[in-house]
Amino acid sequence: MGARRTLEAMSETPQEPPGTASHDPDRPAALLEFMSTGWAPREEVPPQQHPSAPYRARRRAALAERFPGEWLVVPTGGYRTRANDTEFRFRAGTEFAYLVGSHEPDAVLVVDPQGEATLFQAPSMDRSTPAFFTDRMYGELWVGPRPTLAATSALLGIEARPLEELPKVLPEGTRARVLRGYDAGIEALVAGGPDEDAELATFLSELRLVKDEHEIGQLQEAVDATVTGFEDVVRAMPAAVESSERWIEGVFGLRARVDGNDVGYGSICAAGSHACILHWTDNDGPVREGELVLLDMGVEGHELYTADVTRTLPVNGTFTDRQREVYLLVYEAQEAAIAACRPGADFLDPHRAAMRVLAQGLERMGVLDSAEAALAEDSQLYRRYTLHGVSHMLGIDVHDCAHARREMYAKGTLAPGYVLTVEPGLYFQPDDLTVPEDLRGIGVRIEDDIVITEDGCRNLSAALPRHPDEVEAWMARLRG
Ligand SMILES: [Mn+2]
Repeated sequence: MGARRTLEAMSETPQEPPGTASHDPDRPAALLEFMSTGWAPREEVPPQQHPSAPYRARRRAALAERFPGEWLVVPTGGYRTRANDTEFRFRAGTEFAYLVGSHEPDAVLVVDPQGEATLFQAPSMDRSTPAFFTDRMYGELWVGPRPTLAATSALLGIEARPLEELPKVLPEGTRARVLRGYDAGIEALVAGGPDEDAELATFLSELRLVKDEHEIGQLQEAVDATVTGFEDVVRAMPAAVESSERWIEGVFGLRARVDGNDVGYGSICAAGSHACILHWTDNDGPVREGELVLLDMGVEGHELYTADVTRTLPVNGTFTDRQREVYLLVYEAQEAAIAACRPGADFLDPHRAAMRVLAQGLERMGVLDSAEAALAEDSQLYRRYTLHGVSHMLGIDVHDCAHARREMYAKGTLAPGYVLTVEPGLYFQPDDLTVPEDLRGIGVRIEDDIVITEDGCRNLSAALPRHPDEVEAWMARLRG
């Protein structure tokens, strides 16, 4: 889909009006004519400028400064087909959302060689065109009005022009850097090189490594909504026992849609040994008393910043001794990792700290013969039970800044304003013959969202209990 589809729909008067579905009845010209008249004029009060607008202007200025004298094109992407004529809910492109803040599909940010930024956005298919009544994807009668260009401009503090003017400003074949992966039509419109485009993507990822105060506020809001969602889930646990993991997914999803935009990623609601499957999102298994349930869930806020939080909870509110032993080990590993989060530390320092604690604990539990041997660079046998790294950047994407260069990210150092997860885990697969039988099927992960400060770090998700005693008390309180 994308901006081109919209451009074509705007520029043509096809036999079959745009957006017509196979089951739509014919529309005689007399009806279209009749539908286009007799509507009261609309009054529009321009909105106040959004508080994020000055921050986004600074980001666009940084972008222009990095590539002076060049055309830069950042599309947001369009609807994606789910099946036939139904689309997934639209979610703005990450970089576009960061730079512009509009949530309209098919929009395009263009920065010209003088560094001036313009937003190209499709105007509403309103009552001035039959498409308002015929186009089930963009027609106002089907999907509601889009914000006008004037309202968009006032809200976001950027010049907004009709999408149909884009080919005039940026004639086909113009040499430009384009952010790829969002809008094939726009990519085809401009000429450029893959290396130049990759540099643009890398810059936009690395620019997002340091979060400004507005972003940290947005992340805190997403985390706060997530904490509320976890509380909802604890209250709903008896209903989940009667139903399945899906009940938990649904309860959290309700909170995500009401307090935020959506979930930031597919919720992992993993009861019993499903916890050993790192990305268990089928969520169709039973929730049994006496077992643990690993919940990796995050609300995506209204400006698309997402939380990413994991708690592993005893379904009935109380850990067994063996569950607590595993849980406490992961907790201590996480404590060590959080203590390693400070400016100047290697990105991997929290990971190393957590792995050392986990390997030593595995030795104490008789799972590993020797922690030191297992930790050796050329061995790393402990990873059979720890499986994954402890951190990733967090922001508008749950795995944020993915195009940053390795030396800036995994092999880089932490700096104030970085936001990352700290999420060690231990996973004893149900059929793993190398672990004692009573450990098999236990999976524990604890994950928090950490912002690096001038002198250390702050845990954005500290409001959600982590220590097993606190978890039990919190669950008991919520379940009355
Ligand atoms: Mn995570």
